[in-house]
Amino acid sequence: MPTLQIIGGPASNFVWVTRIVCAEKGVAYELLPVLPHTPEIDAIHPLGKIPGMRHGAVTLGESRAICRYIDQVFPGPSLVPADAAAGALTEQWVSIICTAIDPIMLRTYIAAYLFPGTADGSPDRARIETALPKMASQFALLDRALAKTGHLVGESFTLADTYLTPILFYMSRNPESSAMLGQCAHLPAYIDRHLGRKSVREAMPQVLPNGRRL
Ligand SMILES: N[C@@H](CCC(=O)N[C@@H](CS)C(=O)NCC(=O)O)C(=O)O
Repeated sequence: MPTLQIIGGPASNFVWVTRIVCAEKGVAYELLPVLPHTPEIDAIHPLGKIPGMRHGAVTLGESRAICRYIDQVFPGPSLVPADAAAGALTEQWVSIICTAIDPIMLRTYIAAYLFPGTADGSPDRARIETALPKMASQFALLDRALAKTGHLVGESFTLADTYLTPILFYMSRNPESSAMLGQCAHLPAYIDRHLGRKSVREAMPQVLPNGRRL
């Protein structure tokens, strides 16, 4: 079988997701740490975003598509439960995380620190203030969702937790978001437990998306 390549810099939460899936399934891969909108990724992802994937003649963009491919092609435990309801609930949370949580917590709040676009390079306070109330309600809904079992779906680590954990890693490192997390009943323990998981820890970024060391 050809070597699987995951294409994208390790600071990307979506690249991190695909690497967790590989580790959970025991799939060896090569990481090509490229930035978005570079020739290597433009050749694969229709929008030039990371991650991309190459496996022999197969190329793909979009983390969810890549995770599905890896899950189907390689043996090893799946992070999407086989049970119809639990599998669909996992997809529900993946979708909510990608379409609602990530755009506020990372693309708005964290980006306002890392890529502020301000004249002096200081954090963009207006964007941060816009995000804060939305983050507060998102943290509350996540805290409720995992209160019962410590997972988003059922009793075990699924693709939903795989998508959420990298976002919470970044949330635990910034002032307003870590203060909000500290007020949640269940999220702090959830973060500690999942960041300690081998598959998650091994792919943890050492450098921020703007190139600064963590
Ligand atoms: N829906 C995509 C999102 C990928 C994404 O937004 N990646 C970011 C890095 S974390 C990126 O490439 N950003 C560049 C851009 O949006 O132009 C996925 O799940 O893979």
